[in-house]
Amino acid sequence: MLTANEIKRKVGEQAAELVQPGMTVGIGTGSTAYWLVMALGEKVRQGLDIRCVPTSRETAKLASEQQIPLIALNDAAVIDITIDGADEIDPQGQLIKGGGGALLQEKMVAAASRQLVIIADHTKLVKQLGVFPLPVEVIPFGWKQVQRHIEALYSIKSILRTKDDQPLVTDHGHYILDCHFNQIADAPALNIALNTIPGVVDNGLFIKMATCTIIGYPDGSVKES
Ligand code: ABF
Repeated sequence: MLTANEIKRKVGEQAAELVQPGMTVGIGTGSTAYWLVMALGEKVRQGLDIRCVPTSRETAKLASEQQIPLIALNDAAVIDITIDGADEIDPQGQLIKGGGGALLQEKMVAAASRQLVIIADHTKLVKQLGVFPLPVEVIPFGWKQVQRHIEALYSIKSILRTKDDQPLVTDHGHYILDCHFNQIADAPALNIALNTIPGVVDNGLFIKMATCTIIGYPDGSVKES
């Protein structure tokens, strides 16, 4: 039986095989995408000609260490493929992402990509989104009003994400509210509704964005769909 890390490595390396010479590639954030970056680094050192758009400072640092050529999203005319992790994946391929605090860049890179490939271990598969707290990225100005608005509107708990007892600050200087919906019956509607609240920058619902998923299992099997 494979460990969780072995599963993540397997799906990261399998996804790296999708990357062709000359491609512009969006590279994700998190412990599964870590293995994608390691595999792409190996290929780059063997001569694979690609350019990558990182979805976070953390990923940019890791990719640089692997000598992977990076370009900014603004300089990428089109992104051929983005490969990224997820926190929850439902049967329709709707996602919750943002557990790593990079949902804004992840969503923008995904939106600029011809295809979004999601790599994950089987524990991310859910029947309905919502058990994983939905990250909502907000600007610091008036975040408490936004928190109260969301809690009142949906009768849920919304927790400011902290790091070392301070508000976690994202790469773009925002805060994150982790919203405990428990079950999200209409993810497309919630995605739109949250983003109309003044002060909300974006949220971790990825609707109709994933073009395929690569899911690894403890028995070593991998399911692409
Ligand atoms: C990232 O991948 C985030 O959106 C998400 O939180 C994370 C999943 O992390 P891991 O692959 O470490 O489980 O893209």
